[in-house]
Amino acid sequence: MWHHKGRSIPKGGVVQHARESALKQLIRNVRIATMEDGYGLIDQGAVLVDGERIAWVGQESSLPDEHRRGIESELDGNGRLLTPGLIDCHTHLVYGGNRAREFELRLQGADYETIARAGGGILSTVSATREASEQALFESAAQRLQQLMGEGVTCVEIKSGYGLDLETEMKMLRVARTLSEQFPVTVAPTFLGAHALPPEFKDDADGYIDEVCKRMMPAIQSENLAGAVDIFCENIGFTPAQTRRVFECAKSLGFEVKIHAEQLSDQQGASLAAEFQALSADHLEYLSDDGIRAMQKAGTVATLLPGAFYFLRETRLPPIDALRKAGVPMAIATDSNPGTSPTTSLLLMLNMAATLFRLTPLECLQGVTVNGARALGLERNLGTVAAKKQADLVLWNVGDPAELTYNFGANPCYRIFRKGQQTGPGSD
Ligand code: DI6
Ligand code: FE
Repeated sequence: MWHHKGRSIPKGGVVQHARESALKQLIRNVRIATMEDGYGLIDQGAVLVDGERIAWVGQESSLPDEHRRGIESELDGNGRLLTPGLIDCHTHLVYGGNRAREFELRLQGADYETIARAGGGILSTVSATREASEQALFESAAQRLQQLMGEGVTCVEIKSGYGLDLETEMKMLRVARTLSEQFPVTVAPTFLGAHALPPEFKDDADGYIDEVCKRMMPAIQSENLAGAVDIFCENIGFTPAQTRRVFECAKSLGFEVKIHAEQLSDQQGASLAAEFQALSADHLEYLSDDGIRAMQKAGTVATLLPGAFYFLRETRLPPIDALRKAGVPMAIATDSNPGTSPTTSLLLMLNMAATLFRLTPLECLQGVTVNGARALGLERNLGTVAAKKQADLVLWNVGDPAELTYNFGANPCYRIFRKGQQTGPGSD
């Protein structure tokens, strides 16, 4: 089974899923945080799962008779907390190598921008990713994915962006697809061709944007390898004008769009993304009031990435209170990547979002459930415990939902259900 930390997966093998194909099962005697309307707590609750979907949710004592018939298995939660499966809506999970050496350099005084400009940083991961075989990329990403899943993650976004040529970008996206076939997890794949300027296009960013728009995007679309297009809009990334071109092209090909914006400076990237009805704008430490207004009008989710903030020792906080006042939905994600957020713990991000960004435990949990789903455009199917939604559920060894944010470095995950099937811890 996948959940055992450190256990390697069979080479090229299928790591498959759960055991029984339970049809109608009752999870009873649980405290449910439905995540509808705040925590949406239901004490002495029960969830009836029918196949892959949730059939009924409520207080156990009010389970209708017709639903009691034909229940094939029951799980007594002993009062434990049940939540939706967690959603990590921003990751760069597939890459070659690591950047531990760069980390050492930074500890000796070099900064992230200087390293990036000197051809290190993202570009060193690009070399390692180009060199890695598809199988090797699969295996290293599978390990990271299993670590995420072990904490109750049932849906993960995965970006390309360490290939910067068509062949390698497609290789990364095929790995993302294989991961979704081999593990009980929903994968939302994103094309991030415009992540950095590849060496082949040195001093010709517009030429590379041409390549991204005219050659790469249509090829990726024709093989259905990604649902969304992302771009790093930054002074060490791409300009707002280049971002506009990428968004125009992405939209015309039917992709959703999203953006890495306002991480190191204010480029008005979030406003631009909102103009294109972006699903989310991510990072946002330098987001302006105009950006907030534009996001609020467009319904664009603000995805906060406390792991990158922490690891780069940033001091400028995203404008949380203004986002909150404007009613912009906030998501939280790992940004799992080798350069700025080498983590595979989404639960740790909840704690960091609270301690570093001052989000409340409720906002933290919303950030990885209902708002995470929204950041991926999957809110109709995922993100809350509600009838008709996919039965992605996590049972925790805690009683109060705030405990998920309060603890750090612990993993209170007790049982995981994905599409109604029990997977992961406790399923052996
Ligand atoms: N912002 C980030 O935090 C990651 N990408 C991006 O655009 C960092 C990517 C890396 O350093 O490898
Ligand atoms: Fe990122």
